[in-house]
Amino acid sequence: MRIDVVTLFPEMVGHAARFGVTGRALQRGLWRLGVWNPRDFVTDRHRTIDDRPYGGGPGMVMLAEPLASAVAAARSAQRSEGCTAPRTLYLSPAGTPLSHRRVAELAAGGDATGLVLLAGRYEGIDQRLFECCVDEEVAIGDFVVSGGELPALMLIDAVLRLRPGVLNDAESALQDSFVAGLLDCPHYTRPEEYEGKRVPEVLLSGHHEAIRAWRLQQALGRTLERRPDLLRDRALSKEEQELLAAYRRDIVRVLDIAGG
Ligand code: 9D3
Repeated sequence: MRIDVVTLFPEMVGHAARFGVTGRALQRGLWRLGVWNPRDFVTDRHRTIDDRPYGGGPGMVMLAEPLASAVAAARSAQRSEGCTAPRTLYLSPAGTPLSHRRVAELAAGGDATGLVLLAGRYEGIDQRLFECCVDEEVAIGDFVVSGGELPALMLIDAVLRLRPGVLNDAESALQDSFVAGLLDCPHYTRPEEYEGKRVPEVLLSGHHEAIRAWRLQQALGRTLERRPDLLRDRALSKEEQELLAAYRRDIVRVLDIAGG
């Protein structure tokens, strides 16, 4: 996979991508990163990249021409490496929020898969760029950040984690839990007692079946409490229904005791 990012802060993207899972994958040659600064595509003395919006109002708008040139250069670099029809995604607060499903779609495909990510700054980009240069507008959530670079890095990280060979076996196994549509269960490590709080007995029991059931029950209970929307989208097996029912009975008991 090859990913190219068009950004006014290429060092920010290049530097961050070299850490952790994405950095290790880069070293192993599992993906290639290109960064393109639209400022390198302007010729005027002041290297102007933005201007005031027509119609007035606060903030600045990124000029169409340098962005279009940078996107074209990125796409041509992708094609010269054999990437066919690379998709261009514009990271924007007005985009469709990213989901696991969409990330998985973007991660699908062979080694020739190419993505061009356009990270905006200021109020956004000239609307006329959309027809020529943007296939899709993507947001990362219902909150505002100051530019598209961090969202682009999040997208890159999420996509690469689903590419073959990027995660090791243990990491891949752990990942299955979110793919299965539930929140993770709580985790504990040494010591057995910390600040007067003990590790749940079942985890010390060595009883693998009981541990599996407890973890599944905790995942179900947490998902019900924190993200009931995820449970509505997911069919529960007979075992899962029983574990969740027992979890709810336990909660009611705890509340009864607390309430006297
Ligand atoms: C007052 C209008 N603002 C839109 C909510 C202007 C504006 C704020 C922040 C325009 C662009 C930005 C920069 N944000 C991104 O580039 C961005 C983003 C985000 O802010 N939230 C969620 N996902 C994304 S993806 C790119």
